[in-house]
Amino acid sequence: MRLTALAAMFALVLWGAPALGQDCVSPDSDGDTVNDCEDNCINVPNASQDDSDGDSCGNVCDADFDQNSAVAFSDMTHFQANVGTTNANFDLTEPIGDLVTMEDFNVFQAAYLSAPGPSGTTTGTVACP
Ligand SMILES: [Ca+2]
Ligand SMILES: [Ca+2]
Ligand SMILES: [Ca+2]
Ligand SMILES: [Ca+2]
Repeated sequence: MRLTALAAMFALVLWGAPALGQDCVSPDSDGDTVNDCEDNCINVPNASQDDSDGDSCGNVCDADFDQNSAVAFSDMTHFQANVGTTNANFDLTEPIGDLVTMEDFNVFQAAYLSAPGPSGTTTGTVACP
């Protein structure tokens, strides 16, 4: 009995957690050719993986501009101030870095009152929820 538990624990240590740098083999839920475990927007196709504010949430699923893990009224204020600019932080549609337009507002509106992400990667400076 005790040996079995020990063996199970050993197996968990060996195979339980994927090693860092190992090839990512999880599915590609949004079909953007980036597998979920490396995709910074798991549910939104974003082949570029652009993440302007470096928080590990890709732009296309990151309308949380004040980094409080919620897309709320304060983010709306930031967004409105940047419509018509080329501030990449507020560009929510690919290609990232062109004008912030109504197209981006539509993405913002769809994300309003939700959390940013989800992201499959935590390589950014701040973890995306
Ligand atoms: Ca993907
Ligand atoms: Ca994606
Ligand atoms: Ca981001
Ligand atoms: Ca926010």
